[in-house]
Amino acid sequence: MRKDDPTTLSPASETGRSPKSGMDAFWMPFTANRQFKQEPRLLAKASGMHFWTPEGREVLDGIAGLWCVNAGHARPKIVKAIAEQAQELDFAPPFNMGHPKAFELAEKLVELTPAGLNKVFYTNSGSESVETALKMAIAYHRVRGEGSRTRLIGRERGYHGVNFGGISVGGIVANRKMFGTLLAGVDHIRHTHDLARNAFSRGVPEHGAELADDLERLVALHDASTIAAVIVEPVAGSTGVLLPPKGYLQRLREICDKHGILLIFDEVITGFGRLGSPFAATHFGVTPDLMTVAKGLTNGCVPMGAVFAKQHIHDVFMTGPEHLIEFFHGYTYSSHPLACAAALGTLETYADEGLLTRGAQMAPYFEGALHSLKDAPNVVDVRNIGLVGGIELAPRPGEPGKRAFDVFLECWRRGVLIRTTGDTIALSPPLIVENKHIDQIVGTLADVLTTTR
Ligand code: PXG
Ligand code: PLP
Repeated sequence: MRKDDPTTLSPASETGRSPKSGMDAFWMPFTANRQFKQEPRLLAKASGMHFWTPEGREVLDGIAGLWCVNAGHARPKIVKAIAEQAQELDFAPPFNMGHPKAFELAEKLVELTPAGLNKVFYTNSGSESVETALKMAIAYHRVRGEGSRTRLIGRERGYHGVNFGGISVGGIVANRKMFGTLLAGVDHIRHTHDLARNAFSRGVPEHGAELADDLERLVALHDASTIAAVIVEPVAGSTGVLLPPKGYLQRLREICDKHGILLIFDEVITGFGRLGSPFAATHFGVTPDLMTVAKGLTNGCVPMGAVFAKQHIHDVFMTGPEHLIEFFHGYTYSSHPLACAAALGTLETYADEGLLTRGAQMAPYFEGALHSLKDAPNVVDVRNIGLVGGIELAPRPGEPGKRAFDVFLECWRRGVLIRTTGDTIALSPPLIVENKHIDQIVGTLADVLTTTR
């Protein structure tokens, strides 16, 4: 092998600093790999509200893992369900075959969803749920004889996972720009983030419902007869906690109805109690035609996602000869037995402890604590809804994202796990959070913001 063979050079060794031994092979997702491998942050154990490092240092989980461990870590009913399922039925083919828990879970899920969303299609992640929903929307129009409706509308700053459909309708530049021309026939409505009018709002901001009318601009440009669906996050998480202005989602629903466009809510983060209601659709009283979920569906324990569809969307596919497949789509691991068992254990835990609405009880205390950071150095906005908080910092000149990342590193050193995206700090603690945990998260942040320049 040549000495300069690029395959033998790790990025870290190019910088003259080596990764810690044993850390070279794993190419980490959405991670600054070289930085990480010089100063690794490892988690070895978790229970309830906490993680522990391999050295035994306790770290408070301020972000429910990654917006997913809604019931807290290592909950007994979920752990038991997964262990027993692995013994009993490790795998069952999902195409043309079934297993009882997949059906049982779907029946339980549609009791929780807003009225009308009563069909469940299983996937293994939020990204797969998004691809599934987009395909369902286009195929739906085609099977009912409006095959010209192929266009998909997303929103600037939207996050819909990382697969090609999701990054096409998504609106995060860094996630799109490296990957060519993406899906054809996609357009975007404007995002709703408006610091000038809405900074330091408590709950949903007052101003901006009229931004939903931007959909009318795209209808005028493309014609409704070419548009299959609009996909939005009811509350955008990954892009920095962006809340829908008062009346915005209702307005979007009305415009979609007026033009026969399907409305898809991407509830991968907002689903399963994050806003203090089972779903954002429930919270805002706006029912989409399709809804994507993942994360909290299994409390993050086994990968699983799902798409909820309205009855009539499902029903238009149920024509044609009965022996033929109606929807040519599915994954090897759709309705995986371990995932179904985890989801059933998760729903039981949520029900036992009232977790799908606990966020509403905790929200006032959380809101008050977050807004106490208003006058901390460099804070340009604080926003919150349910158990989601966003603290936006002014970027350091010429170094976007660096100030928030430094805050993240210092919080980690002080035993609190937070998440940052750009210069926004996102908080989303497990729904079992108590006031003392909120105090620790916000107290640590207050100290760290004061010492971070
Ligand atoms: N849609 C939405 C609205 C999401 O938030 C996905 C789709 C994709 O889900 P999967 O399971 O394929 O990752 C997500 C995921 C962050 C962060 O830092 C958020 C997500 C993923 C990774 C990081 O906020 N959300
Ligand atoms: N690639 C190949 C070669 C496959 O055979 C399959 C599934 O059979 C896939 C990709 C898709 O994998 P999955 O169903 O896990 O998404």
